[in-house]
Amino acid sequence: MNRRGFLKLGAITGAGLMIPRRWALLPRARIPVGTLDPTTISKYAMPLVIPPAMPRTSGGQVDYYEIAVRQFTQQILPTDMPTTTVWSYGSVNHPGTFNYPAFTIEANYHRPVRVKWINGLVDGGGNYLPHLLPVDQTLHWANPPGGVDGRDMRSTFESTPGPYTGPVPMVVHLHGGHSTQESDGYAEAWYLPAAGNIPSGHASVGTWYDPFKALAEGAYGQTWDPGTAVFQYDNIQRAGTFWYHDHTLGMTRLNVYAGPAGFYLVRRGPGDLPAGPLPGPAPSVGSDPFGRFFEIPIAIQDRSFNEDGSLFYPDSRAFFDEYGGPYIPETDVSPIWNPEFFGNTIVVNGRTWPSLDVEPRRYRFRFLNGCNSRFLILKLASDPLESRPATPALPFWQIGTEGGFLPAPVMLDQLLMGLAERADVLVDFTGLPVGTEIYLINEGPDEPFGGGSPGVEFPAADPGTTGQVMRFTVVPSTSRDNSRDPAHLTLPSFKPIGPATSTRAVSLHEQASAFTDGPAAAFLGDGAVIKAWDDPITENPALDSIEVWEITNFTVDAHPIHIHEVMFQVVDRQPVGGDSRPPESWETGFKDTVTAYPGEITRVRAHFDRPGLFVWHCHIVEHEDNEMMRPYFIGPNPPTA
Ligand SMILES: [Cu+2]
Repeated sequence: MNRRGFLKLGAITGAGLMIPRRWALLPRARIPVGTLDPTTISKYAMPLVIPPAMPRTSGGQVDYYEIAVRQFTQQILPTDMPTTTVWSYGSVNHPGTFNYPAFTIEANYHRPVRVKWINGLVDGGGNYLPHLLPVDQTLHWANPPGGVDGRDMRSTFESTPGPYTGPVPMVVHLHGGHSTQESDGYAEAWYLPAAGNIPSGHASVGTWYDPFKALAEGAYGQTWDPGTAVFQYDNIQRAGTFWYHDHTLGMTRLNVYAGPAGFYLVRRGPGDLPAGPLPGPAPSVGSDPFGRFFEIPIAIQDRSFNEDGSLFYPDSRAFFDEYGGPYIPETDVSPIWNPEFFGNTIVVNGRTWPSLDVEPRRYRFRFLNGCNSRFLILKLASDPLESRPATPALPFWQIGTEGGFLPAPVMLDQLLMGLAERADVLVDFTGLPVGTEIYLINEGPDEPFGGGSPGVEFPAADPGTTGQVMRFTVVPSTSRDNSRDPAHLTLPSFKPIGPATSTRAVSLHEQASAFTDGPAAAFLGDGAVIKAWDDPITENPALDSIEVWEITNFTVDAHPIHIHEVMFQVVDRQPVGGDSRPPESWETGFKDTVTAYPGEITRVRAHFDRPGLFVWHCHIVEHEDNEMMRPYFIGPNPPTA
């Protein structure tokens, strides 16, 4: 089971990209599975769902939304298979808008968006709904049953506890948002639903909910009712591709896997292009989810299912290391948490292996890697089962990353996407005969990624399942393509971040279990010193400072590191003891998530221009949930623990 060689804490591989990793020499790992065999799922049986824009509740000075997360069923598998119970967001004023993934929030530069985020995880009688997935209570997590004194803390157990089945804490983070602290969805600012049966003694909100509620109510004059938070996004940032999802302490992997996530697009302003040069239109409010659009957001996620259609997620650590327990008090590992999760099925915009009819013209796709742990290497191929690495059938023209447009388009044979990264790309189907089928395939590994190439440093994902993503079928044109050839496309002017005033050394670590051959937890560090979530703040940039963060990766895996609040530029990467190399050609714009390779120092430069309490973390959400996240504070007087 998903066994991999694991180097003990503190061992530096010094590897760089090209040295095979130990697990690459081992027999192919088996992915933890649900009871539904992914090879029995018909591929390309359903059209791609193109999420419409989220309807506003009202306009005025700000774009105002009231958005709840709710539980419902959706046809994710083909129609000859059962539906799946999921969670996702929708506008409470528009009942047809609840969908996984959520509808897209369309925002405009310098026009605020205000959202009343409602935790609607209650049943018809107003009682709370338990989690769909097994919650490990032994992590450092939100911990509502700990009460006000024990919330956001690690509990002590005398014996191995079962999963937590109480009311579910949630808090929304706008990933890529240049937000004020009270609106950033801090991991300890969660809140339970306003259910009628919250057990007495449970904390109903996280440690930071009330302080941020006071700040936000003072700033915007709108009350935070129980079970809600009102966040405002100023959109004082370049046009770009952002997304919103849950960020609750120690539960993000499960809350996001259950479904709630959606795109948030900022348009207009000096960082955008006027309509015309790029393919469009994009979906709008009320648009047909199967309509003909030429700008399409595409969220790629891996999932596993059971035969009854339910989502599968491991309910025991044994899926990872085959240790049968008991875990507490005998061992130093949590009984349910798995160090990584790899699904055996690919879901795109909420459907398994969908198909999209495309005209022989240019399209703009905004890709999101929304998986939990899986790095993707996307390629366009003529035959989905072609031996890997496949010959590219068409190139991608990447025009943007997380923080908006690149300085210039880059032609690529493949897209390497770490967790939470976005790739804004043009694909040109011009000239392809009607009936041509082009497949989006995945050549990333079915295991943790450490850099390198498929077939050399790691086996590519199973071509029969996770090695396929979606299909494009060329159909007759209905319209004229007036978009610009990407080879001659000029993107908006790009102003780099200025020189840094200081350098900060941080680090990535895994802690080996003394009892199993896998990790017990993953950590961030100040310099090379390991720090836990509840250690005092060490990353404290001065307000308006420009810092270079040197991220040294002491583990054997690549980690996608996300710094909230800022958009950074990648400076370079340097193997420990080796020569530095510049960012990849597609990393020359603004980013909020960067892949830090094992044995290397990854440098990023950021301008810390809004004060407050934020987080930085690994976006392998299993790592994030078990200590690989730290608070950081911009400006004077950081809070003390
Ligand atoms: Cu990580």
